[in-house]
Amino acid sequence: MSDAAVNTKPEAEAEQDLTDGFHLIIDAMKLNGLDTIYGVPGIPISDFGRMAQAAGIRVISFRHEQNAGNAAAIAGFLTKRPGVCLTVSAPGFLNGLTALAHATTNCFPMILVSGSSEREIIDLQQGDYEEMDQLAIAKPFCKAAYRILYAQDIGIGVARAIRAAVSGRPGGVYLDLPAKLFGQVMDAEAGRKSLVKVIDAAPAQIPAPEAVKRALDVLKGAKRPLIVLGKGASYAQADDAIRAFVEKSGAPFLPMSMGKGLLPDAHPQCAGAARSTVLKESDVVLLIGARLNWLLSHGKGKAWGDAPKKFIQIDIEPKEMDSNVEIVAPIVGDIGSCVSALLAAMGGNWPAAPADWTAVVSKKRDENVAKMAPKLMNNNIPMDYYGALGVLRTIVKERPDAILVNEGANTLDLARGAIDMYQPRKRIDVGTWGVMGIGMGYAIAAAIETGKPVLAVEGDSAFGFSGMEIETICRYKLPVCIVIFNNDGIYRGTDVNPTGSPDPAPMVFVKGARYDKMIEAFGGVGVHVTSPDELKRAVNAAMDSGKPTLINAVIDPAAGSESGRIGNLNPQSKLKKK
Ligand code: ADP
Ligand code: TZD
Ligand code: MG
Repeated sequence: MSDAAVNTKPEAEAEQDLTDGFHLIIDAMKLNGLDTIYGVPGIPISDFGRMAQAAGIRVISFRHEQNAGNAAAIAGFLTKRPGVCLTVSAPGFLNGLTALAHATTNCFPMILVSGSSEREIIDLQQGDYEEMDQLAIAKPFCKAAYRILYAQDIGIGVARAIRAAVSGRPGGVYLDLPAKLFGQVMDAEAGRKSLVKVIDAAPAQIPAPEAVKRALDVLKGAKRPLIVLGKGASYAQADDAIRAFVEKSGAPFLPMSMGKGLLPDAHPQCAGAARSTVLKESDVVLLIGARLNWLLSHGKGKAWGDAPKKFIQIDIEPKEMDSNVEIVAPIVGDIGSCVSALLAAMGGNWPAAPADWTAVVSKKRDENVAKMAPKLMNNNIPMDYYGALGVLRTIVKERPDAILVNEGANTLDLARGAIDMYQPRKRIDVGTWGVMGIGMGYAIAAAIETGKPVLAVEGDSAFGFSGMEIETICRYKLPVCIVIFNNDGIYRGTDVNPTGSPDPAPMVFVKGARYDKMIEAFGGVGVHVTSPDELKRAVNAAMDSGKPTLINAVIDPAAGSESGRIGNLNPQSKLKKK
């Protein structure tokens, strides 16, 4: 602009310092410590992404929104701050929606921020570019959904989104930002004043003293107590209190998949390897941040045996109580406060857990561990799951601060059992839905949020759902080592099409596929391995180098079983097979 042009402006306007929607959203995020965005750019959010990066926000640009959304979801789990996913309108938004629903289902705080069209066009259905009534569509999939129409509301809108995501039971929040909002201009000082720094976003929720006493009375009366540690306990970051409580109680504990490592799996009280015994035979079960959903057989039926059982449950969500079976001692509050209150009320002379019970559990555990040990040491070629997992088990033991991402069916279920975890929040996996596709999004966010090396153990099918993000991993030079358990298919690679047509069976993939070649296209390291020994060398080299690496580990196509450990959930035809 020439001096002359400036000089012709009215004095007041020339001096007015202005801001706009772009800057206010960025400032609101930074003010609240939201320092990373996972997303895919395009109309109307391309410039927003550029400006966010220029303003010091870390912007991780993905190849598909679902993976960016999964990254945001797990970032929320790992940090207790909402992970932010940024998408374009309609199709981009819908691609991110699966991850938003996943975050909500798993109780992970995340905010899906999506650009959208203007209300006046959407509401008259006039056919805008990527038009969709996103706010209405998002609502059933999240805890809360908000739209911001005016620049002066950005501060409040972002604050509401943060609070909704992390307070109470955490979950997904949708934030709708119509294109015009970004360019709306307002006075900079008024803009600054409109921003809100969220104070105490997830307030402590202190349990009632009677609830604590009631629970301890039940626990004290137990002959065969069991503590179940779920991913809510991991999320709570009350690691020391949980450990102290479990140890003081002396009770066996059973970690759920993402509860592993809160106390080490090698801990003398860990009943992970005696799961069926403790479920069946316990008489009092204390759930800490674990729901009695399908993963715990709804707290009843064959898996829980015939012996009468009393359930104590700690959860921040009051409606979770009695959702499947009666909870005789509900403790509603945040896990940190609840566990600390239990510890305090236990006093100095809490009785040891009954020795006959702990002996039964230890014996069973040791037997099962001993049974598994030789399997994990086998050197078969082609490898079976155990031979490959034995190697990874040792590597994780030697590198306990690495983050393990895990998805697949057999690759998931067998790895969960075989690989011991030693630290909290180091195992992240398919979660409550058993969903495929979290792998690369989780791996990327785990590397970005923690700065630790990541080992992603992936079924070949599971990997396919997010595999294109290996380009993202290479682009951002992340220390991620992906091991693909390549058994040529879903569960097994041996199915054949019974009709004799050249179409392959629905469960199998290209035989002998070389996934390792894919990452080489992006400058990463690809390795093809067929033996446990080769696998060990390749993973160790990758973890030492920190270079993006993809290891194609050939697994016997006949080694897996239908649906891994949950084949019983498949409906069966009663008709005779023709
Ligand atoms: P898992 O799959 O490991 O069994 P779930 O996802 O079923 O675990 O259960 C997690 C539970 O933890 C949810 O019911 C959720 O409300 C609860 N939760 C999450 N964070 C907290 C917290 N900070 N305090 C109390 N409960 C929490
Ligand atoms: N689609 C989505 C989104 N989630 C799913 N869970 C499935 C489909 C169904 N499914 C499973 O439950 S496991 C699985 C699918 C497709 C893949 C299993 O094959 P894999 O693992 O290669 O990943 P294994 O080692 O061969 O069993
Ligand atoms: Mg497979």
